[in-house]
Amino acid sequence: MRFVDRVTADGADGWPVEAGRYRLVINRACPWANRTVIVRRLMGLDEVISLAVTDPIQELIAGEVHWVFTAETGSPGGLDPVLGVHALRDSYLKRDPDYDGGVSVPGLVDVPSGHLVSNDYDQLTLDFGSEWKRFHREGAPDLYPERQRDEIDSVNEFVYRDVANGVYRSGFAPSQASYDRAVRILFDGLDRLEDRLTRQRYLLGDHVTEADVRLFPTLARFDAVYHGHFKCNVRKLIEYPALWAYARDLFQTPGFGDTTHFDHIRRHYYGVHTAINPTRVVAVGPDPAAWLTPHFREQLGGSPFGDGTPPEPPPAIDRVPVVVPL
Ligand SMILES: N[C@@H](CCC(=O)N[C@@H](CS)C(=O)NCC(=O)O)C(=O)O
Repeated sequence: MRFVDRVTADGADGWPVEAGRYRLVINRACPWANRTVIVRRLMGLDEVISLAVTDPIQELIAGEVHWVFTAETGSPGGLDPVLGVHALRDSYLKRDPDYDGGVSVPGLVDVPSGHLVSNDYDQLTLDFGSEWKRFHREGAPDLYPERQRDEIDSVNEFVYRDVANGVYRSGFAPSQASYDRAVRILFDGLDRLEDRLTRQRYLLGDHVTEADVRLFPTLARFDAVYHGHFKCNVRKLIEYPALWAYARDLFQTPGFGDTTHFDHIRRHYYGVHTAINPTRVVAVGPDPAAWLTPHFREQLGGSPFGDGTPPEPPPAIDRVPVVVPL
């Protein structure tokens, strides 16, 4: 279920923007969570909204798998050092003691009350870009420019339906027919994106927008987990000249590669979906060093942040491991 309260400048839902008040709970493997971390970085909200990272492997609690805090991801003793809870589920239960629905990342939690405020990743990124303006760093880009909103919305709708969600529909297809349908729609979608990105540097033209933030995490996971584990194997990302160069261009842009954690991605997908990978053996490749090779996308013109500037490197506490060749 969705919790859709919004943290806003005017506090209309009862949750006003305030530095240090909210904690963003994520998992590094989850593409929807990755999007919120990218926008938080690009806006310079790292010191304003703190980050809680859950373990790549969920834990069985009361018969369901749950996102939990462990020493490995910065929670000694298994309790998040700020929220004092072991599972994200506890923040849902603080909000609604009778809640018995699903628990998902990302989740924005109000630190003083421990209540979950929102698990609506769609609105969270838009609000980080608009409602939190008072706290934005100097040079923060506008990821959702007024004049491009209709086009961004329509690209996002297509990317979500056919590509970002398409890989899950393929991976968890319960029958041959539903797999065949999902995988065809997915690769038709990738072909459309390849065509669009052959002509322009970013999805909306010359600068990074919300649309790129939403597509990138799916591309970053494509060859590592979707190609094999989810059977999305008509082609690999590296077989699409424009899409692959575009993905590398973004990876090498501050905010994107520095929020991508290949080890968590692989361990989560291969280790958790036991229905499709019963042995839980984690595939090793592909070599992530390829993400650092030149992309030559500057030749198409444009600049990632327009009149803005790139963010500083993440605070030490939020860093992901640097890419190490296989
Ligand atoms: N699909 C959700 C995004 C959140 C989501 O699906 N997150 C996944 C992880 S990638 C999750 O937490 N699933 C629950 C689980 O794995 O227990 C949305 O559209 O808002």
